[in-house]
Amino acid sequence: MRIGIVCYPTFGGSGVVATELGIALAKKGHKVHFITYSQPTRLDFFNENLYYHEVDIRTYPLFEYPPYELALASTLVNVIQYENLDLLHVHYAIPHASAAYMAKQILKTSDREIPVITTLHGTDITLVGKDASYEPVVTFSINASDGITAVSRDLREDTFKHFKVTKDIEVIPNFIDLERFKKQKKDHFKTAICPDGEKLIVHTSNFRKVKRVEDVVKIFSNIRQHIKAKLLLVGDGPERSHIESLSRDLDICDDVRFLGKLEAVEEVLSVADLFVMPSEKESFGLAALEAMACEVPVISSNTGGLPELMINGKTGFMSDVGNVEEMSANALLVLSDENLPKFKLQALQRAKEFDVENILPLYEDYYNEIVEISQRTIVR
Ligand code: GMT
Repeated sequence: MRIGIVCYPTFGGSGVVATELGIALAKKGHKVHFITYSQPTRLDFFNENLYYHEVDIRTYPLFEYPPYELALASTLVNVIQYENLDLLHVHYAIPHASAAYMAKQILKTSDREIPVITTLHGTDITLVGKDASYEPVVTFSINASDGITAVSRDLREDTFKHFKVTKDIEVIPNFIDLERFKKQKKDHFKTAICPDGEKLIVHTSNFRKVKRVEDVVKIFSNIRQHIKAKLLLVGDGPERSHIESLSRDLDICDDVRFLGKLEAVEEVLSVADLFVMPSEKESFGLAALEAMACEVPVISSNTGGLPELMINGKTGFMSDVGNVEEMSANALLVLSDENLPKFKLQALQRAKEFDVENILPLYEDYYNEIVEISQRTIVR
């Protein structure tokens, strides 16, 4: 199949899932065309089945905000036509689903049909999308898609709750490439960070408010009152300076390191003992799955799709959002020398269920179904 993929090319979870999906599809022989405003972070190698089309955003003194959506729609029209795509798969509804709708309508004027699948990832529904400033367009463009997927049952329910969606939504969870995300031997790295055998806690995110990084630091401060530990914070974003000043207030700066945006996050996870994800909302929790694949147990909130990934008491523990005390106590339980090996193993066992090999066929089957329905409709 010739598939177009539209996504955010950045470090965010939706972009990572879209890129990894495209890579896995290409490995199976599909021709995959990425259409984005810059090269997706993980698309940094050559594969004969992978193509990249950059959206050219022309600016003009009149534009305070260059109209990205129009530039994307125009690029989509060209790529669909000239690369003869069979299907367009857009990740994150805003503004990709409405740009896809516009491209579809333009192509219809020359009798060219293209089925569109929109994958809902989380904040496009739970935060930004349901805001009155975007809601009508999001509702319309989701309903105008030929197929809709969500990354968890919880996100599917949230979508029905907040939007008047008239079509069914297929749930296809996030997945992991276990060839890449696996525990690597990085003893020198561990010794450098934890010279006195400290336990290593890791958090990765885009440091937005929804991630509650403040809770990560508070949990770490509580842990450190009982055992020797270090905290590595991977990623960057608006909350960063606030977190730095909180670390100073809590007098834990010597044990906290900010690593910034790292591509090889699996190297850090390989030496971690615990991953902390206390998010306000998390439609799936891809970062937690990446940790589990590297044999790292997780302390998380019980929000959104996390209960569909985590097994409480096995892969780690879940608590109510903001319950820092319980999360700290559970973290100490997991980190104890007698419990840690068992939790590490159980985290890996669970991660294996989300192996890309298991999840990719769900996307392929759904693609075939949507393309078939679309062809039947055209014949009529
Ligand atoms: O908010 C983020 O972490 C980024 C966001 C995105 O859309 O780029 O991530 C969302 O999509 C991921 C991939 O499907 C999910 O694993 C994350 O749980 C989800 N984030 C939230 O719901 C906050």
